[in-house]
Amino acid sequence: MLETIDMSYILYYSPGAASMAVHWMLIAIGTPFELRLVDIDTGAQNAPDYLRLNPSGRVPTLVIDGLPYTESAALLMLLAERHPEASLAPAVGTPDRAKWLEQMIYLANTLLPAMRDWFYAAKDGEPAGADGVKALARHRIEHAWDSLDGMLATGAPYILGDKLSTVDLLAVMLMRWSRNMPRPATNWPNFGSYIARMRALPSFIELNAREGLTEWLNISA
Ligand SMILES: N[C@@H](CCC(=O)N[C@@H](CS)C(=O)NCC(=O)O)C(=O)O
Repeated sequence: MLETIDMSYILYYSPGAASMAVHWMLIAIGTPFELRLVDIDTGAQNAPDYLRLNPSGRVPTLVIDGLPYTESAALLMLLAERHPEASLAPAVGTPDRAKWLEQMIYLANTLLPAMRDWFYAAKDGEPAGADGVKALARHRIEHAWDSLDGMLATGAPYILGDKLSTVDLLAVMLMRWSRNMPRPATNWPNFGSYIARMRALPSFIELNAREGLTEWLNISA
């Protein structure tokens, strides 16, 4: 008998936040899911009910079959494992899989924390030291853009080559976050056509519509 997985998903999200890549993946997979708003602009992430689900008071939280899980990159990897039919991660044991693991961890380990420092330096740490933290974060973010931009220099359509993967979903969410930074990702030479291609994906357009986002939908933004 075939083993079946119960596809019960509830995503707690805030528009444009770290939940965005997970929301995008759920849309791309085409699996049913329920979306619940946790508006971080109004402090909804600190409501007792939400903290019971996710004690860190952050989004995303993805409830799978009644149990809550967190960390955007891990959720993307978990969804790739649960939905191999979506082909958003290379097969286990292939050289591409090694590259996928490397890039997912690089984004989660390097770029995501630097973004957190850029946006939350004064909240997470001493406000008086925020400028120094932000300067280092900016340096790390721009170094990461150099590295990713280099991977696209071959003219390949996606970061891992010919196939769209969770690396692209995570990277594009992070690129979007840079839109009001001193040097947005759109300034890097190989990102222009890549970002335009990613923005044109029906799943990305649908994602923006569902989250009510209107910024960064064309290359000049
Ligand atoms: N490492 C976490 C970061 C989550 C995170 O920092 N989320 C932000 C939004 S982008 C948040 O919930 N901020 C609300 C707060 O810190 O109060 C992940 O990737 O899921």
